[in-house]
Amino acid sequence: MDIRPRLREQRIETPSWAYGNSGTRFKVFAQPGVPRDPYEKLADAAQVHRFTGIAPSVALHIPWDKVDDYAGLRRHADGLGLSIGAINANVFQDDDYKLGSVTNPDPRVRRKALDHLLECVDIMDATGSDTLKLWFSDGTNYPGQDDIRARQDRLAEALESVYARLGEGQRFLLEYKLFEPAFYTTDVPDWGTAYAHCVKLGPKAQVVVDTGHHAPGTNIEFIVAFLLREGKLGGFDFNSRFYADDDLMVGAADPFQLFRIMYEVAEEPGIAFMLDQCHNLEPKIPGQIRSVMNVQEATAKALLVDKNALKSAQAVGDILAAHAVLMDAYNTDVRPLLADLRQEAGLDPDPMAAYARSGYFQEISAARVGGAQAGWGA
Ligand code: PSV
Ligand code: MN
Repeated sequence: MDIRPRLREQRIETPSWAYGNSGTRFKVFAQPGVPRDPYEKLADAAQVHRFTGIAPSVALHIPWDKVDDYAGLRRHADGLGLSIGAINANVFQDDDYKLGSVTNPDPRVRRKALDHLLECVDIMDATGSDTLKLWFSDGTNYPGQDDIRARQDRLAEALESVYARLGEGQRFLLEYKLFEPAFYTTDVPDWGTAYAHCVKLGPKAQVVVDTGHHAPGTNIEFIVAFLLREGKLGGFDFNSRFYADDDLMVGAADPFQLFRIMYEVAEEPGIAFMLDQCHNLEPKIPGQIRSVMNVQEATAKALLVDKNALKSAQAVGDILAAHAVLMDAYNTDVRPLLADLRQEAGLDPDPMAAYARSGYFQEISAARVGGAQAGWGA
């Protein structure tokens, strides 16, 4: 099978927050040249697209990317050859949300959180985004702190209101996360909870799988296959983890897991491939370029799986032959093929080297002096 046409079509979305400063709760290390505003973040994202050719959209995080004129931001993106991707709501960085946002026992706080979510749909309208991403940090820290079922009712009520506000061609993706910042109960802790809410709501509600949001050892490709079969897999927040929600570069910690996931989805339409990463130590733009390449390499290997041979082996229960088919694809060096595809598209075959040679980093380091660098909460 010729895997090139599918690879030519592949698109990977980068997150605006990957270009800003980030860190752990112990320290944020600032880097030179980091953007001061969403316009500069988009300029950096344009570099990732310039050298990879497959990253033409950028996810925004509101209010980190709040601007006065969203239509203007959209035009700015357009001028850079980019479009605005998923709008990520943020109902976790306000003192009011200490006991939760949409599940908060106080109706005033719930209303405030819902208003923010609805504002995010207004921003989708203005920016041309078709996807709203919902992640709730809501939960409790202590047994007895709040009523678990009542919190589910409050969540369902908020989701219904957001769902009703979605326009033609718009959808929301509900994100789950095992724990953190809540430690005892989390209101959307797993794919089953997200799935159940989405099924009740209808086709415009789907689940997003953040690869870092599972317990160690979880079989993520099983979740992916299950959701796909039900038409409820909306997309991915890709990143890598060693321990918890590490947000390291996708494919860095476990490239074989990424391959196994891509094997399930590589040929499925309508799935959003997004990165949700932070580059705390490594430089950000090359970190994103490397991540896009990691997803692309895993996709190419997944597409190389000989489906006919696999089916035949599976049909007769030949476990070792079936496993060998997958491993043959995984062990193929796809880098020459991808370099070739880039050249065919008029790109440098080596995006990392081409970016390093471009002088962009030196340019932004010299130009972006003064002002406040973007980072968490900004
Ligand atoms: C939460 O951990 C999360 O994965 C959500 O997608 C947030 O919006 C994002 O991280 C912020 O980095
Ligand atoms: Mn995420």
